Amino acid sequence: MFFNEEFETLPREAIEALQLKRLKSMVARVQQNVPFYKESLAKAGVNADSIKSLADLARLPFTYKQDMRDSYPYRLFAVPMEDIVRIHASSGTTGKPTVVGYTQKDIDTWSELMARSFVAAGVHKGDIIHNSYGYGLFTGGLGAHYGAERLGASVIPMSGGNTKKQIMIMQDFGSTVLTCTPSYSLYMAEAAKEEGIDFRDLKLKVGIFGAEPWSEAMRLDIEEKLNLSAVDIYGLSEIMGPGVAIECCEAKKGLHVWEDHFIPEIINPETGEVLPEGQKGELVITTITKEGIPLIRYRTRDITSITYEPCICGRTHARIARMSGRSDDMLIIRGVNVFPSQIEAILMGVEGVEPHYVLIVDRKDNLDTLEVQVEVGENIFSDEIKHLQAISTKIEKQIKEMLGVTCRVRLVEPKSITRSEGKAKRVIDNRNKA
Ligand code: DLL
Repeated sequence: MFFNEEFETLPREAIEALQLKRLKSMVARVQQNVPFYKESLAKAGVNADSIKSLADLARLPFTYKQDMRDSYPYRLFAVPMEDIVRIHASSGTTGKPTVVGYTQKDIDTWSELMARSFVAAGVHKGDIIHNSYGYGLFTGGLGAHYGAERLGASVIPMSGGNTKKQIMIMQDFGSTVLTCTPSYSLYMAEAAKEEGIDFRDLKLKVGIFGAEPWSEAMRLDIEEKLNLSAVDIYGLSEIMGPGVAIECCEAKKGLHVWEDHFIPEIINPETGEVLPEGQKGELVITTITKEGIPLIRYRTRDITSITYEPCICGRTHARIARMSGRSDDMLIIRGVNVFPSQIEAILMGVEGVEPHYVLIVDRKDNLDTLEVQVEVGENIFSDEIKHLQAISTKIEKQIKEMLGVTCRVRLVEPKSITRSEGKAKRVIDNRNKA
């Protein structure tokens, strides 16, 4: 099933021809309308006419999050303010947020790409979509909302929070699709259990989860606890919001990037060199149809790989692998590079351990320390100390063997780790605190 079969199944040559045409026209537009790009393109010695093939993309300069911060709030916009109909912003953990503006056409495109994403995930017009992504400056809520309406499904604009009520609505309104962060879905499962509600009695069949990294093991856990098919959705506000890429329900093997609107590249984050198909590196995205704030070679900092192999679903758009983390999330513990997702994968393989954890990094006597706090089930927690110790030692050993880093594992009481209604905070790094 497709939402826009013609574009979702374009032959590769047609995708590439369209990309080249759209790339040239976008570069011409920003060169004309955005002083930042006028300058950076001139510095790189490229203009719209000198782009002869897609290979020339590699000659274009990168755009960094810092460039967006420096242009706060509107200086990267490529159209006059009167053409902007919506503004979103991503919550920076430090400093000012990153601001993005959409024209009506941008909103239309986003709605279509979200509608395509819903259909790819196995959602139909007749579905009732329970949307628990936050509504507001965050793109999750409104992005999914407009896509659901575009598809013609019924959308329940829940936003995050008030978890008990969420469950009541899901039950009473017969929600068939759930959209929220993977961590919030687990929180919901837990809250439902407390209320004596079994997800098997609900009508949910598909969950569309993203906005934060999660592992394959967590997918299985969510599918089991919520009794639905869990699909990974990717996006970022700088590029659009949710719906830049999504897994298809047929294969669930990589996320299709909507290549008629975005050109993805994988680069070596240190050298900036473009990496061949299949190699892991940083995802870089060029928007080729956006009007409000087009971006050339935006450095997402997200780590993945790309494949152009045909997919069983019939979509011809390239697929990126599940994100293994962000290059700026990577922890360096005594010189060893560790992604939180790698630790998650190990934890999820241990029986009795719950999918709620936090990594605490500190520095003692000039040495980095890592403490992994993870919840265990009630029955295990009330078990003998000896048994608990055996589990933590086992996890410490596995982390040491698989990741080469020494850590201390602390098994904590059920429900003692803060639950999130949006993006989960998995790492507390105290090293840079004075
Ligand atoms: O999180 C947009 C979104 C909303 C995506 C709802 C999916 C669902 P930002 O707040 O700008 O936008 O954060 C973007 O979140 O660069 C990734 O690091 C991370 N991220 C988003 N989706 C995934 C995913 C939204 N499926 C940042 N897996 C991105 C891993 C993800 N990380």
